[in-house]
Amino acid sequence: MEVKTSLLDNMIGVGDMVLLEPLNEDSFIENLRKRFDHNEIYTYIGSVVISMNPYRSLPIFTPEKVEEYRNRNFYELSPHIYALADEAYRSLRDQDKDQCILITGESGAGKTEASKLVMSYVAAVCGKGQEVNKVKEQLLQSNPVLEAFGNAKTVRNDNSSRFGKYMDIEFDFKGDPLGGVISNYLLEKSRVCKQPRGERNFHIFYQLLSGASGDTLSKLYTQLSLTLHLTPVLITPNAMQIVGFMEDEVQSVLELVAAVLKLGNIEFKPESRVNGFDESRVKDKNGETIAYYARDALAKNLYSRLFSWLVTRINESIKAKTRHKVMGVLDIYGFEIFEDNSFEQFIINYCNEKLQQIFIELTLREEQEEYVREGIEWTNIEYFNNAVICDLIENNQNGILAMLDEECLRPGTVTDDTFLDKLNTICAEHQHFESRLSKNSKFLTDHSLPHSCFRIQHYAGKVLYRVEGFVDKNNDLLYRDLSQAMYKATHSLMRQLFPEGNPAKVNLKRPPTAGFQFKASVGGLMRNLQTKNPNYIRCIKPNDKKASHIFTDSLVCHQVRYLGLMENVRVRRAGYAFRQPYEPCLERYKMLCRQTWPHWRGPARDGVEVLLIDCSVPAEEFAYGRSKIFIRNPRTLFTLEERRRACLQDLATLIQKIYRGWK
Ligand code: AD9
Ligand code: MG
Repeated sequence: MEVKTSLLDNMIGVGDMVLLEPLNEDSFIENLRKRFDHNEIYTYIGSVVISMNPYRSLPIFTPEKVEEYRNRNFYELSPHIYALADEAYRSLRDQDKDQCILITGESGAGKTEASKLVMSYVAAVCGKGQEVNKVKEQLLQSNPVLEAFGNAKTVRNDNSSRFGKYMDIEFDFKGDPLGGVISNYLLEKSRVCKQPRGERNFHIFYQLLSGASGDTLSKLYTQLSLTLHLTPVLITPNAMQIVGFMEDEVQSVLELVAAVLKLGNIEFKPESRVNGFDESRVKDKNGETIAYYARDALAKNLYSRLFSWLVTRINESIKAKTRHKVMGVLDIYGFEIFEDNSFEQFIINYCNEKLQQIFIELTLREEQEEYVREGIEWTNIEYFNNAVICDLIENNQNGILAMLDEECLRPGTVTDDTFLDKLNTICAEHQHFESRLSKNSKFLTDHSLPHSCFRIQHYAGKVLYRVEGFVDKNNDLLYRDLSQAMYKATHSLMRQLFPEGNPAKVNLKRPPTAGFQFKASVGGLMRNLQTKNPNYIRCIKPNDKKASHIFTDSLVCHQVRYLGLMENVRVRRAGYAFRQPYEPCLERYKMLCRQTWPHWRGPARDGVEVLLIDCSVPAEEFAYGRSKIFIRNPRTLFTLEERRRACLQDLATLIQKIYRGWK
């Protein structure tokens, strides 16, 4: 049988966890390990792809591989991310279904790499031609541009995404790409001013410094009006130009990056006093602190506004005028637990919590509901539903974000501690919330917790958050005189980034808080994803050392647990691995049976029944739903596929013979 045996090969483990015997956590991990050791980094759970980060380049992403997977059915070849990309693309092109590719996993698990592999696969298999190729190149080059400005080295990942990204690739009715639209989610801008130990600032700062000439460097530190001479080391400007930035725009952007750098080097001296007023050089310790605070707020604001402007500008360049179908690719920052977790981790983990929820909702619940809908017997599988944690964070009345907003908007003295007090009184009885209590509350949960902290039991683990900075980061306010000063700049891009600095447009309305905006945009994203056909890639990190060839059981096991992968397999196995509406099923396989070929007169369901009996498929292998046939084991499907291929081969030979006979 031509169907690749790797799905069942004992040496390298099974390619689909649905086929695993016996099924338990140990065998699951063992299977992943066996495959990992044989460079098989992909494994299926039905149509879900598990991807292990190999931490080295494998020769499995070549143009030949693309050809191999092109137009083939999911189960025909050994598991690969290309198979998922192909399935999604064909479903979009041939069945007119909007798709989304949901890539999840913790920091460093390989999400961003996976998203690029999907994009490059789709670019390789869709149409060609000058215009189309230009669009493809622009879409692909938007990646290095955004990575340069939005990624940084962290302890978890040398190229860690510090923003969430969702990209709709837009196609015409033929399946050729027309353009794309990118949405970005809250950049971790605090990194501009402060990086945890062992971490770095955003890549672009280093690119700028290593790409700029020595002469430029010295100027950079001495004057703000910079002229940058860029050497070829700096690849970002090239990518920017391909995406569609004008040369002067590239220059402007880099000048602002340099301005942020420069801001970081401004120091304030305590002795200066001009006309009795504190100026930029301030008088006392107290004023000094405020000056540094203002400086940092400005640097962070400038950088994050520049980043958002970049996204808007890229969209202007790549967005299509019309579109027929879209494929959305979601690549967000992965779940993270650091030694010190602040507002940023809280936001990042909330986002991951929401994605986990959509996974649960769509795969596990959908699966069960489909059985009910189709009238097929179903034994319920228990799984952990993280909806309670999402609610703890986002509930409009007493969710953590709502309480933070309430504190931020309350008149009077508001501090991080008053916020924590509030949390304590309201959340203390929540099973996923722990805090050590402050003086007046009657709740005492965990004495081991440090002061000024709360802990959330996330789906992926417990995270201790320090409240310091929550109020400030959520407020995200910039002193008006700073915006006004920026607006007065001669630098036109700078002016553009601070429209509220225009004295003619004094807007007294308070801008929405960072948490509020994030919640709204994540909510919008979730609604958007639910309208599309989802495809899942679950990324797993094999070790904590960013090293190849090391597979740490305990670490993998932890991820398998919280990703809910065991439940995922159980749901798939308790049920049927494959299902298809009767009509297309009959259409595809009718040639295998004399009674159904070439035409079946009667209901498609009956035709499928006749066909399966004729093909001697054992009765326990399938079930008849209201509109679909359910096949228990993928092996049954392989057999049918194989027979079909043999049949087509015979037919082709026959046609050739007849043709020759005519000649
Ligand atoms: V984070 O949440 O943005 O911090 P990601 O995106 O999950 O994280 P990323 O894709 O950046 O992780 O992968 C981390 C590193 O692992 C990459 O920089 C590569 O060095 C390595 N990696 C990941 N996937 C592959 C792969 N398919 N082949 C080779 C890989 N190396
Ligand atoms: Mg990433």
